[in-house]
Amino acid sequence: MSKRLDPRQLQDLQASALSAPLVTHMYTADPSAHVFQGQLYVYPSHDIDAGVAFNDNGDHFGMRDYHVFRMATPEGPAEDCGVALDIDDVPWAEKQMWAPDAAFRDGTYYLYFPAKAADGRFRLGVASSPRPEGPFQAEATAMEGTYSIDPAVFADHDGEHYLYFGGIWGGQLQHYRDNHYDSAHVEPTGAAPALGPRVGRLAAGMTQLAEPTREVVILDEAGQPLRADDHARRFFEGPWLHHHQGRYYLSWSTGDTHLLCYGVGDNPYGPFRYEGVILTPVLGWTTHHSIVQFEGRWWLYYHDSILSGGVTHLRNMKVAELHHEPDGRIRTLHPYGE
Ligand code: FUB
Repeated sequence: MSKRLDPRQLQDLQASALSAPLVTHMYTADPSAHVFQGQLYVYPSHDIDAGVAFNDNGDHFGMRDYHVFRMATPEGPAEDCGVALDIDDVPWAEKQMWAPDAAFRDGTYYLYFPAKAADGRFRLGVASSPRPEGPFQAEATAMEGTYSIDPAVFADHDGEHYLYFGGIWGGQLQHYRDNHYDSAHVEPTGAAPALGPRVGRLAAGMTQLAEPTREVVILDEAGQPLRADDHARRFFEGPWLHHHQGRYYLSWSTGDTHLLCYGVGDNPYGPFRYEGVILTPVLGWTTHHSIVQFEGRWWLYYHDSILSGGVTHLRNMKVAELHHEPDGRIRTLHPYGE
């Protein structure tokens, strides 16, 4: 949806909203939150109006740089630390700097990001900095063995880091099977298993994969892979991993049904068994999140399009407290009340 809401509708939504935009001086989306140096750092997309018409490929998401935000407490205020990486400083990237993530290892901070290369295909890049807010220095080439969008890095307790990524439709994951591209491949349909995100362990240097990525399988309650036609649950984009009380939680966006869902597994590779909905639909077509623990409480960083009155590619990041029930299930949040 690209049409603005009328002022009355907007006012009603604002009045019932779970939270207010974290930042209002620019458009931000896809917030990946981490605790570094005892503070919260958020790595969002920087939405702009690139003047490209809306289409199903998401070409209207024409972002060109990243800003990093720092917060002493989860609900802000959020300090804009300035431009952390510009597309002109990434030799291989041509356009569309979509949802990023960040990680820390051995004194260095890493920014992971997708962008389209000159051949029109998304790849993932990595850039590094001695500071969490950057500026980041990009590697000269995209990460070998990566493709599609929405990188998310999970740091496991044993010091290993895992890179998750993937998104269908405009995110191009449907054109890959077993890490090989063929434009003839499309999203599976009907009872066929849905496509899952990809995961691969990162090498110690954090700029390359230590292994070829494998598909993450998401199972239904009967232990069968989610079906491709199960659009209310199947993976679409925006994978995120967190660990809570001995269980690994994979969460993701269902895309055209506009939900954030999650499943639970016993290791970073999965499989993950579907468990429920984290967030019901927000204003705007996309929904994308991260989950982080800060001083013993859990937080969901997400976005909607309320700041632009509903324009899908002009979004604003938000945050709400997330609750794990005593049995480990996540309590569903409703962005504008039930
Ligand atoms: O921000 C561009 C794209 O929109 C992201 O990569 C997706 O996850 C969706 O939020």
